[in-house]
Amino acid sequence: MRLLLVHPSALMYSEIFLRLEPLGLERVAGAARDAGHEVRVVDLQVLSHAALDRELVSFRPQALGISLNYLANIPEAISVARRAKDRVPGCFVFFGGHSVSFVADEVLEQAGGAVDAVVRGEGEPAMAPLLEAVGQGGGVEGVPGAVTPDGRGPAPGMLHTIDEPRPARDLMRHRRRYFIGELDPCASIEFTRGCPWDCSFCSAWTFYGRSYRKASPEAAGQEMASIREPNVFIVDDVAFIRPEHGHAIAAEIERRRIRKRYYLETRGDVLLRNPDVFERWTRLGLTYMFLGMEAIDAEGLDLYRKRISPDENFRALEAARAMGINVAINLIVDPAWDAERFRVVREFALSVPEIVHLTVMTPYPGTEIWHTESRRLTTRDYRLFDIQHAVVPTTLPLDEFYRELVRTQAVINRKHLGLRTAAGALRVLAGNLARGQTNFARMLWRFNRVYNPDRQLADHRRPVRYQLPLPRRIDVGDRRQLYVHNRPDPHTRRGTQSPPQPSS
Ligand code: B12
Ligand code: SF4
Repeated sequence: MRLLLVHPSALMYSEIFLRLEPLGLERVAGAARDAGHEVRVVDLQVLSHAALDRELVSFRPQALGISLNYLANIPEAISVARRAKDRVPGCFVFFGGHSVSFVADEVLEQAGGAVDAVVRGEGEPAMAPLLEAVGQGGGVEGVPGAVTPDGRGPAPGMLHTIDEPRPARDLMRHRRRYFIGELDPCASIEFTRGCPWDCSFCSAWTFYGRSYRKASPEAAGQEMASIREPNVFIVDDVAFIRPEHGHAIAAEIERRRIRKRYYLETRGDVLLRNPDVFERWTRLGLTYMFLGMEAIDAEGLDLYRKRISPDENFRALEAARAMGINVAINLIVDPAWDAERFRVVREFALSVPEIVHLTVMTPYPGTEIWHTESRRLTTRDYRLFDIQHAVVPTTLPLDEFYRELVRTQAVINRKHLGLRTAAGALRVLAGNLARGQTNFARMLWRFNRVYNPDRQLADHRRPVRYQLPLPRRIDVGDRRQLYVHNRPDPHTRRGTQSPPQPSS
């Protein structure tokens, strides 16, 4: 069967810092290809809608799958689905991915017949049975994870091991356009899947039912050896929770004499607990680290149930600095912040050498705060659920809130592009340009155009066609109600580890 897989456009506010290969979609493509299908991929982060239209006409897919990890992409995905149905009558259209798994029934209804099914949960195990059912011309109701306008099929299946299928990286066109900051070009890899913590604002743990799986060190080493790019982003939610796993992969990489630069995300307490793993990885090329610090005070950390203290976070920053790792930290902006609070955060951001990112507290489906947040939503426009817009009432008038937010982001940005770092940035820039890589250069000059309070405010005034469903008030005491993947049944349990318990 001819299958076309599509990744939506990049979200405007993240595009200036990064654009990464859609690893999940590549794995879905790998699973379909392993099952004998002819697969093509169009990534709208790097290809235009016109290119997609041309592909629809020339390839004439019998099935088309769209990846929806981000809520903000849902309206775009519905319009792609409609166009596909128009141009290729009879094509079976389905959605899958992180965010759509939490709002599958509602999105199917909103698509009004343009989408035949949503696959909830991990895409790999669903591909073979789904495409087989489509090929036979029957319904897909019996496929695990499938939701159709007629109802839900069996619970989504879970992979035995994440070693396979291998992502179909070779199907991606314009690989040189994937980058993160100065790591340009950059590939992505997955060492573990799932997160054992349970932060209230995050859906990473609810999607996988708080399970945690690790790639075997051999498979991770083999995959790393197959990557051509000089830079690699490790997509794990929290890297190197298990020190022995991090060491075992490092040993494989040493044995194969692989030398790359790495970017990873982790938690402060994990870094403090396992410094030797991180040190070893700096010798292998670990250059950048993202720490989801979220708040600078204990009250904020408790609110988000981060299970970490400010002191631990600050000690982790010192430890990373001592290892020579460049750290980016994230802080969550509460729409309740006033001008004084923004000032305190600006002061903090200027007092530390780290890159500080700000994201706006956003309840979204799949998170606990989606069900418990008592403030009403001020908008249900999917496109504004990108953690750069305020979707609950702000204490400051909305225009002032955005002015403060952008002012704070601009101060932070100037800090990094200031005289102190200009020489370093220019050196990197010159090196990248010499290799024909222009992504980082473009990023440096685009900040003011993208981060603009008037533009953010204007986003709220766009006509809204598709709206997020309202939260159902459920008892979050029973966490299984939040999960996409409930604990696997005994038949699929092999290769699935019980998660290490986070310290409280
Ligand atoms: C790595 C990562 C990134 C990377 C790379 C993303 C990329 N290019 O794919 C970067 C750093 C770029 C990133 C950026 C952002 N991210 Co992000 N990201 C993640 C993270 C940690 C892992 C994703 C991943 O690669 N997993 C590994 C792969 C193998 O799994 P997967 O992509 O989920 O794919 C599987 C399934 O989803 C499914 N699937 C996926 N596609 C399809 C398609 C079909 C047809 C089917 C059937 C199935 C299917 O099958 C796949 C295989 O099992 C997730 C959290 C998480 N654990 O999921 C957050 C997450 C997806 N990100 C999130 C957010 C908020 C963002 C940002 C908006 C943050 C910001 N403001 O900057 C940006 C937006 C990026 C953009 N689109 O422009 C949120 C999503 C929130 C939401 N509900 O919309 C998440 C869930 C984290 C969270 N806090 O809860 N992100
Ligand atoms: S530790 Fe990170 S990935 Fe895990 S639940 Fe908390 S915010 Fe999400």
